[in-house]
Amino acid sequence: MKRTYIILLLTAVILSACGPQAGSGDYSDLEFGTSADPDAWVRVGAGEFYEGQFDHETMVDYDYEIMVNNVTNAQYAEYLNLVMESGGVEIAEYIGLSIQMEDVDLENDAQGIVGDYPGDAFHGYNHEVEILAGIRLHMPVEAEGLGIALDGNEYRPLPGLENHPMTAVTWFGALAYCEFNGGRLPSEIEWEKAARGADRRPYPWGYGISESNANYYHSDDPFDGLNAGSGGTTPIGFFNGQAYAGFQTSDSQSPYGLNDMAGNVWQWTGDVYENTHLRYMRGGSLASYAHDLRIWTRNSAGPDYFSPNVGFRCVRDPMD
Ligand SMILES: [Ca+2]
Repeated sequence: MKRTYIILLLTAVILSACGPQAGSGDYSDLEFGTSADPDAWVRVGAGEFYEGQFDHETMVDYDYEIMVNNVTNAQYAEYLNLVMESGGVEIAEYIGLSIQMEDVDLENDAQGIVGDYPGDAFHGYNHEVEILAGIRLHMPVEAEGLGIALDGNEYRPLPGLENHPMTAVTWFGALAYCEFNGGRLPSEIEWEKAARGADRRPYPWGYGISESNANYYHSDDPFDGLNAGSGGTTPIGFFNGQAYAGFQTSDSQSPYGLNDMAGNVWQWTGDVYENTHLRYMRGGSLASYAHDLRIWTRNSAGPDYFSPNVGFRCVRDPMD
């Protein structure tokens, strides 16, 4: 029986409107070694920090570990190969954003990777969309900005994009990756503490921003000309103080040594709040203006949203 997934469009409140065209850039001409380790994690110790634009004193009272970099296309492709084989996810047809499942005739069907989700509590609040238990879209099989593709029976990163952040992944797909690897998505407060450290800085590296710090809208990095001028992602850890093809970067890690906590891709966070189905992202992206890269800036969308400008990283409990 042919199962299909119908979709109710969610209102996506997203700061970045149009995304880059998939494959129209030539990333393989721009392969730069950044020496960033995709498998690196760092421990964030319990403690106080200043939260938000108005420096609210708060604390996280436990230690946790967070990935130094955003999850890469190579990592997500490897995960997909494992989880497809074990039956954790499957390929199905969907239209737009899958919210409920019904049998329908599809005209413009598309293939997506989908998996089970236990559902959210629903309170019927104004504009709240019910997220039922069931099959949810993790990522489309093909989409603009998607850096991995099915090659025979195997997922592979596109040439030149191995060490770029995974994009075009929904909140469900990001959560599934983190849980498969023994972690979870960071809460907003965990994300913010990891980005800011103990002082009042507005950016992960300090108090001001220049084009040498991060990938943002028209920031003149070597990837700005890709995707018909919308700009492309930079590889993880690109802003490390090295010069690439004449473009000088600054060392732009957060106080905990995290790369790319501002710009490049928005990062999904894990909080599921009462009275809204929306999920929140942090960090700003290659399509954001510089001021939207400040640590406290939030963006939101339904959990089925995907975009060339949205990725994620994971947190986990300390290993010891
Ligand atoms: Ca840029």
